[in-house]
Amino acid sequence: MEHKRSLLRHIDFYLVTDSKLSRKGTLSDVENALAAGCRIIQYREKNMSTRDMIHEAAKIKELCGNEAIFLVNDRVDVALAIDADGVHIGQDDMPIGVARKLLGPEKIIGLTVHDLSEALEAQRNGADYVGLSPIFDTSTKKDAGKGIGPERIREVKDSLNIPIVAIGGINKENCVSVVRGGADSLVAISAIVCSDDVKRETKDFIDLLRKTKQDMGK
Ligand code: 3NM
Repeated sequence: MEHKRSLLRHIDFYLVTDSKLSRKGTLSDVENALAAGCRIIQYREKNMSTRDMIHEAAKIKELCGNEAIFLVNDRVDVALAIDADGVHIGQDDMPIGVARKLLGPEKIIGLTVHDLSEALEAQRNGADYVGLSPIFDTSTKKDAGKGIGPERIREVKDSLNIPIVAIGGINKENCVSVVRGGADSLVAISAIVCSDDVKRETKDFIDLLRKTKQDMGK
């Protein structure tokens, strides 16, 4: 688990699954993203039976092996059932203190935040990273609200010790501005899972992120 925690400091492109939008299916998307070098996967499934989720999550865990962090969105029970590396939770999901109690001190917990005060509270309450959202307008999550813009990332970055993952409306055209804005990592859902070639798209994102970080001296 210590190994997975240390991976968290080096993540760049972060895949969140979406079976509704996916062209090739969740397992295929995960396999291709991993093959391209993605080192963090979040299984996000909003309309599936618990039984089927556990079945699919166990397969994804196996694909991730030792190489990639595997988190489950929202469902602490599913994460516990298959011994995932942790969870990603939102402001309206289980409170982080309760999730920590159930999961124990070793597991990774990420929390979605929308501004600096939520980010500071997340860090205080023991989050291992924050997902800052939405950076741009997105139709993938209907209730995400208006994009805050990449220029709002910096104040959060400058006030936090934990990594910041940016999410919402990110694509290959705007991802450089997100990294330049201060994000350590970023998620793109539709830009990846709606594409014909998930491996190539993921690789393109990783190359862009690494090059931008290198140019910034990171
Ligand atoms: N959460 P895309 S936005 C899962 O704002 C999710 O909390 C968001 O998808 C939030 O990369 C979002 O296709 C979807 O815009 C992001």
